[in-house]
Amino acid sequence: MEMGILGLPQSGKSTLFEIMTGVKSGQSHSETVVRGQASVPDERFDKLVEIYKPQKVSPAKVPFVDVHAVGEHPWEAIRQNLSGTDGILHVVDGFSLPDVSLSLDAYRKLEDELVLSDLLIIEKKLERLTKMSKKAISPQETAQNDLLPKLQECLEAGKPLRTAGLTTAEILTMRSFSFWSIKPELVVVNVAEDNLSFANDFAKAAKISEPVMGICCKIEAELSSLEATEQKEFLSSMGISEPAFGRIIRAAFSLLGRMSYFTVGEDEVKAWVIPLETKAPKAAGAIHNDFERGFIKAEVMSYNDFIAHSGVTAQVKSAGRLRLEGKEYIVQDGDIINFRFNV
Ligand SMILES: Nc1nc2c(ncn2[C@@H]2O[C@H](COP(=O)(O)OP(=O)(O)O)[C@@H](O)[C@H]2O)c(=O)[nH]1
Ligand SMILES: [Mg+2]
Repeated sequence: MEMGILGLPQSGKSTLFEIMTGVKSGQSHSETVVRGQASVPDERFDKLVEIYKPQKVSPAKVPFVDVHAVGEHPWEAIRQNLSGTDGILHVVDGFSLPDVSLSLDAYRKLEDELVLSDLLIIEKKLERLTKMSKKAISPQETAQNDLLPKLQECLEAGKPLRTAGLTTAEILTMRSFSFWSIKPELVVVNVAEDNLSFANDFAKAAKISEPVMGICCKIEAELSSLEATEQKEFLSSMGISEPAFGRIIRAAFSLLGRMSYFTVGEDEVKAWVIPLETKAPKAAGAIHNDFERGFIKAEVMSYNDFIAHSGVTAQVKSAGRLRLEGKEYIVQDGDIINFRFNV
């Protein structure tokens, strides 16, 4: 699971990447690609840490990739380094020229590259298929072949493939193509300090189905250099409850179809990252293969039940809210779990 940061040069990609991950990227231009992990802010997690005061604190993380695409062929560097990512965070410059139509042009310029790139992949494939004898075409290719014209039509209309209304099964069928415009996308508008509502104006004018969020990287870069208590003061002085970068990380996390369950104790409170709709044994496997292989039961309580019973497991249990779940249980976001296993 990885989120690629995309955007025209000088839009603020590396600045945002640094704010989210704490990994310096802007200065180290000797590296083409920089990777970093962003902690996912979660009030529930913070509350559990407050209750257990553990020695080790392990929040959920989202991996981000920043590419230094400069020089003659910036698009090539992006193509090579972001093709394997599961989602795209598209950063748009909304600060240097605060004009919605110019920002939209900048956004579309790169989106058009993605759409064109996918169109070329499809045209090549269709051409190859017409040259092949019917017998040589695999069932997988036949299934793909049936879908390609529909996708081609979508792209020719200038629309990304994620808007083509494909079913999950169809998306799976097309996975080997590594299409760009099929990846889930989050649009982040980097706004000027004195024009914070610009992202809203952008979203209204863009009329796109992708989520749009605003951030002023300049302010938040200053913010992230402060101590935690100073951060809080800084935010409340501006009447903001949470920095935008935290909301962006959370949006990226859910865009990738991920959720977390918790394991708790005095040694460690940890948020484990799993895909939505994961069954208990697979979820246990996130901790260790042995937990999955030797899965017996999952002792589960919901976060809300735990808090409603003063954060005391014994009270949850005596209220009959501590459940013993089996192999078919689908883990829910915020479950607090203790796995029983045997290997
Ligand atoms: N005024 C202003 N400048 C910014 C903002 N965000 C980034 N910059 C500046 O724009 C330049 C490009 O930023 P960078 O993050 O390296 O962009 P990248 O090329 O997309 O990675 C740097 O000089 C930043 O200091 C912002 O919100 N406001
Ligand atoms: Mg950069």
